[in-house]
Amino acid sequence: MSPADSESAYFNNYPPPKALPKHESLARSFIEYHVESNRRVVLVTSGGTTVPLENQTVRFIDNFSAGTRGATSAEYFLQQGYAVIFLHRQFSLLPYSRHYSHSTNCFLDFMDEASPSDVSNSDHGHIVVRNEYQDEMRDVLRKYRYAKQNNLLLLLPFTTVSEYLFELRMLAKCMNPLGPNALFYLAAAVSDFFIPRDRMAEHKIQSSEIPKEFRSPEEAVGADDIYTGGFEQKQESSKKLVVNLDPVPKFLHQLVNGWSPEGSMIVSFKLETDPNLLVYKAQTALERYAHHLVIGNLLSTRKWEVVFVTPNPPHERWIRVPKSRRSKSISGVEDQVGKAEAAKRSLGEQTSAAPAEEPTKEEDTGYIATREGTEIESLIIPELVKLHTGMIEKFKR
Ligand code: 9Z3
Repeated sequence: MSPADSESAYFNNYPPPKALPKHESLARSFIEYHVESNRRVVLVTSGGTTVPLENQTVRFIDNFSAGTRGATSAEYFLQQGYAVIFLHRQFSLLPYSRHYSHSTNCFLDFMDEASPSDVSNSDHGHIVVRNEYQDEMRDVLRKYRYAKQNNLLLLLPFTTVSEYLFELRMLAKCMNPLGPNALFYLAAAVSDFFIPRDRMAEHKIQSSEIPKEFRSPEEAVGADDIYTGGFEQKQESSKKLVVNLDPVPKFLHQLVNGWSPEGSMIVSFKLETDPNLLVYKAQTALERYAHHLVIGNLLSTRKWEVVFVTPNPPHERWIRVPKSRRSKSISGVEDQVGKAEAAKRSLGEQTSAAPAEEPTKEEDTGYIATREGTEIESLIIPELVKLHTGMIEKFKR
């Protein structure tokens, strides 16, 4: 099947998300506004995607991504003067509010009751931000309000992998008037596998046998057959569920050759867990999808190091947070830092990239320090903006 055929096969076979027309009209006016002022606009995708097991979804497959990379990057893009379309998994982290949300940074821990000036009215005292967080919260609040008041941030949610694909295609097409001022930053962790519509159960999958007379007429096939006939009879009352997933069609090529504006820059992320595979897989993705930059990261070290893989020299470039500035991470494994680069070198391949050196003096680097350490996105985004500027200049020539 040609890429165009597989595109129409997919998009004609699935219902578009209900919110798509509304998102499209919001996106069009947002983009028009920024085209007029010749501002650069980045589409940041963020968070995981769900893969429903039932049409009326009770159960779904999900992945680990909380959307930290996307939400953090969006803030640094705004800092660099970009307007941001933030296409995110619903309820994942959002730019600015991420500092005070979810269980690790519960907003209530930042608050206190002011000491009452009027003791007789102590039940109606003010709620205040605790002293130690005043400066940081003021800074975050100002940036957030600035982005909102200047129409610089458009938040668009999705949930399933299918919704994500519809939204991505719609937004890429809407971004056409931006030309080279458009940047795509695909950080969402998109599922590689899904259940096609014709094999999806309409109703909640039953764990025990349902007599025929109670089965819904909407089920074209008997509930037993839905997943490859993979319900193995175990006992009278319970069954094993075998889920048979198909690969999600890869539209990353169409993004370059079809949907996105001419001259725009496309950056995608590649996630691996095996250090031996990371650079190889990032290079393969770069060639396969003809993106301008693939940023490789390992699950265990993603907050401290990434690799820029580009079609032009230096082809492979590591960006690392200096040791003394690394944030603590429960899931991260610090002694894995450098492993993927070392694995690549031990293959004896030619690489023009010099071994990444750690800057020692923080004042030389311009790193942004937060309560939790330096965020690697504060190093990624300025480097990316330089590459985007280079592309824009080249396009104009
Ligand atoms: C990434 O690699 C992101 O950096 C993370 C961020 C998902 C690791 P967190 O949300 O994690 O900050 O915790 N995103 C892209 C992953 C992905 O699915 N890439 C596709 C692939 O690897 C290509 S588009 O095949």
